[in-house]
Amino acid sequence: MAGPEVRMHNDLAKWVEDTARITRPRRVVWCDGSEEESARLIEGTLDDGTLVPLRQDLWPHCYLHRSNPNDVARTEHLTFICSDTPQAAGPTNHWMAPDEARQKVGPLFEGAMKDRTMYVVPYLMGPPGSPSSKVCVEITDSPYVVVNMRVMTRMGKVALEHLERNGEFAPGLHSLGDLDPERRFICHFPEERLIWSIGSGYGGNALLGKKCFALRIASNIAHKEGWLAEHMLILELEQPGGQKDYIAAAFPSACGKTNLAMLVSPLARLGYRVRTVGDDIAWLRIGEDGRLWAINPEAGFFGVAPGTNDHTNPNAMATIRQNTVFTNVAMTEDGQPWWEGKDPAPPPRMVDWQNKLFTGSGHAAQPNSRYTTPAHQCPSMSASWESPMGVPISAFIFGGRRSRLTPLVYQSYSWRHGVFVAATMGSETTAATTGEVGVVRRDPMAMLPFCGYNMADYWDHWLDIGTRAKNPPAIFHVNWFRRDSDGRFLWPGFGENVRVLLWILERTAGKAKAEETPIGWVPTPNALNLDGLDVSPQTMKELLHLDGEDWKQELSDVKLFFEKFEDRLPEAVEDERKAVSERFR
Ligand code: GTP
Ligand code: SPV
Ligand code: MN
Repeated sequence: MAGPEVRMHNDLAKWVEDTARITRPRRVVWCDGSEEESARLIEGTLDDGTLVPLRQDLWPHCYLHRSNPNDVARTEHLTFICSDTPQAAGPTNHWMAPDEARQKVGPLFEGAMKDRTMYVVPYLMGPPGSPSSKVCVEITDSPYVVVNMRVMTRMGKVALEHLERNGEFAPGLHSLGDLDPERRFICHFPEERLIWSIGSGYGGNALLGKKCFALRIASNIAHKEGWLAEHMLILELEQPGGQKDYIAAAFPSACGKTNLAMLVSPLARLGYRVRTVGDDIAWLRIGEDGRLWAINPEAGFFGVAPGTNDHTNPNAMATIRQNTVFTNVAMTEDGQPWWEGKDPAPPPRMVDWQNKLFTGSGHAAQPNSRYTTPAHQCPSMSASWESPMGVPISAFIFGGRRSRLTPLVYQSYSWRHGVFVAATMGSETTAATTGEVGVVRRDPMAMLPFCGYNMADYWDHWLDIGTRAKNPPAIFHVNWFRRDSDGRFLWPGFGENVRVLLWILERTAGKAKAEETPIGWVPTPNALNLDGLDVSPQTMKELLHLDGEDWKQELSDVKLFFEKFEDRLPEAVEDERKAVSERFR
């Protein structure tokens, strides 16, 4: 296979020139990431209505953006992996031949920036000075994207300094186009580390450092170079006496990563505290000690607004009080942001996310409405969050939304079994992507929409990492979302999830009680620390219960899923499937 054609530093000026010739902007602006530049940009967006000011005395430097109503979430059906062959993209990705992409999507960029400003945004993914960090450049005609990139990445000067040193960057071209979903494409060319995105201004479709680069392109680079690019939060768990351990957790979009990463521990008075390293993406390398070391490549949070409040996530609430862009939330009469679940009762008068008077029916805030906010403002950030070498991971957690089936927590028997558990994860769909909500789908490693190459090869890569790392993390599965027969969540969730984290940490130290079951180690009824928590023994029993018939159904679904991968399916993963099925017989 030909190695990636990595674009070199001295290509940057040429790429910008070529792009301007094709997209024909009114002017070209190079972004330096400075305060003055940010102030100028925001002023421009306030003038043209891209941003609406919120009440500045209560929400200093906070603004609201209302996106086009047809452009409110990632669009997976319009997202393509343009690898040389369809096999390289695999059966879970949409593939487009690179030539076809050039012919079909290329022309949409012709004159696309007419009468607009073209911004050149150099940015760094990863902490400054880290050998794991990567330099990228996004060209965009959306000032909203620039404002967001400034929060989400290390933008401007610091990126150019890194570029000066190692010479390579990953280019990404973005244009709003005409925002017509018929002409919306998000294309990834892994062989060139190139991204083309047109027709959307929203989140993961347009902030190219996030899902497009840090997951889809980076997973390709990681596959070649022997590391992992994952859809994972990273948290620090401190124990009495001060020992700190690090856990990384992969949950699908809108399934609780930000909330877990910022958790406020109800057991803090006993010395158990949680701090944040990252809330969405982790890049992990094998360290000399045989452990996996993780960095958070991002500098901000693009978090789900609905459900966020002073009880569920006080750290997020404190973070977003200043310098925050809100996208598609509602606005109260006095200019404050609002979303479902923010306060017990909605304010008497407000406009919804489409600026219409809210009448009480439907949603005031769009269900995938978000905040973009700087990580350094978050009170729970770990002192190690920008450590250039990252933090050593003791445990991986996988989990999805499952109203039924999966217990609150269980531990896999081995790395190989853990890879099977992660590869077969299922979760109910959410508003983070367009399409129906609440349908169970297989979402391996929470990477279904983000793995930039054949998922079966990705599992093989995971198996390989476990062989090469002498001391890999233990692998767990959680489900905060199991419901009772009346549809209510059985587990209180949020801060109380620390109790599950403690069981996990104790298990990694070879302690904490567990029972051997067909799916893995499940806590015994009294194994979790429920000190001060009002959850009845009966509820705990329901939370930990395994239903053999449901599991047999699940395993037959897994079998069908595996068949998609034909002869690329790693034997070890198939063997694990057979072993679990056997245990249910
Ligand atoms: P992305 O940014 O899309 O990747 O999402 P995420 O995985 O970071 O999810 P996030 O933490 O933003 O949570 C999404 C939704 O799930 C929010 O509405 C939360 O209020 C809700 N949620 C998060 N954690 C819990 C929990 O422990 N229990 C319950 N019941 N809901 C939760
Ligand atoms: C997700 O959908 O997993 C997100 C939001 O984190 S977006 O940036 O839109 O991908
Ligand atoms: Mn995410």
